[in-house]
Amino acid sequence: MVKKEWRFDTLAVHGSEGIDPHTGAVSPPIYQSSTFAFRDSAHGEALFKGEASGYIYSRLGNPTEDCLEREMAFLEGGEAALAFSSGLSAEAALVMTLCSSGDNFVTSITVYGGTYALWKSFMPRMGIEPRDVRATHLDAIEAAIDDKTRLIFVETPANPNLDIIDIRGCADIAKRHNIPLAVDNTFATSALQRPLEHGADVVVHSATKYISGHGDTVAGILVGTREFMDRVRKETLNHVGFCISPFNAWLLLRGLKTLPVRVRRHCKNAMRVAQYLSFHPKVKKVYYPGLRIHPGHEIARSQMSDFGGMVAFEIKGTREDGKKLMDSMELCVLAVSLGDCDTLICHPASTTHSTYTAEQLAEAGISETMIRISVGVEDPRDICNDLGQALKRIG
Ligand code: LCS
Repeated sequence: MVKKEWRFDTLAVHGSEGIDPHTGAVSPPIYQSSTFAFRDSAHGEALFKGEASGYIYSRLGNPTEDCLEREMAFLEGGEAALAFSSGLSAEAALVMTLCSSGDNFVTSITVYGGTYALWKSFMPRMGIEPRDVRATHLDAIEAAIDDKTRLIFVETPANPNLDIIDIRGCADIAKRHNIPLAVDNTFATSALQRPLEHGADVVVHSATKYISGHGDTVAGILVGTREFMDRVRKETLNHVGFCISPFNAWLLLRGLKTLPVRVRRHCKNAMRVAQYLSFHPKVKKVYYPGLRIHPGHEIARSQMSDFGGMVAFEIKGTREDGKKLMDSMELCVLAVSLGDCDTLICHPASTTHSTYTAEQLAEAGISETMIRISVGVEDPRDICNDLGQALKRIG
């Protein structure tokens, strides 16, 4: 039983079901079953009518998934959560629940490239209009709202340029217009930032990243009020079948136990890498909200307890030099995704954000020569040495 006074690190370890009452198993069991037996036909009918509670079929709910959802709700300080097959399916379900054909939603233009493609390529086919604005400017958000606006969506810190969006400022706008605010908390995780405490209504995660933590799962999470989570489940998730598998839910439960410990190390290492790059003569610019020169530093300090594991930078030189740098890495792995134990490095403009045109990249504040590092949990000296030896080979 979870105790009210437990702190975040304790909740991360013990917030899920705990000891299995049937077997004493300390690690939660994986209910790898697609269907669940009814006691009799009246029970089956009552379950389908919503007059009895229990499991029917794993697309509609599964005990391992429930366990993950309860744990995520605790960690984000929300009433309820929903788990999905991916971060993108969580985002799609969010918008598809709130918007119908003819509606619009306001989104930050600086988001993960796959999210941007979902907004700009897919949603208009459903008759839903994404209005993308640079959400670092709160006025731009407010100016884009009209009586058909059903949601404000921001990502902070933003992928890939670490823009920091003022959650409280966005929440004030959302409340004034009676529109829900959703915050993608993938980069920070609930270990560093709990958007509901700053006035957001929904938290979104690509759980593929820090929550899994080991690069072995693709999954998504929404957290919010029980009423809204029930609505997303009934109106969208159950119909479109964006459900998570029991095994993937279990992998995330395992990841959550070490989330605070891993994230502390990611933050410490990222600060070391950001400082190392800042003083390197071949580096033109470093993007890390923990650096005082970062334009979002003060807002980050006010809404995050540390600055996260993601760093971006630009070198002095051409795009070819950038490619050479990445091809020279010996420890840092040349790959997309983030939040893994391994340090991952990529060139957003040609990979994760290749869904943006050159104009959209410029508008989103994503430089074409930007390199992004998901700083892992290795010894930071080895990560910096690897960057150093690669930087030596260019220019
Ligand atoms: N939100 C953020 C902030 C993300 O970084 C990603 C994926 C998603 C949502 C989508 O989640 P998924 O469906 O992949 O679980 N970001 C990726 C990235 O930067 N590289 O590869 C995937």
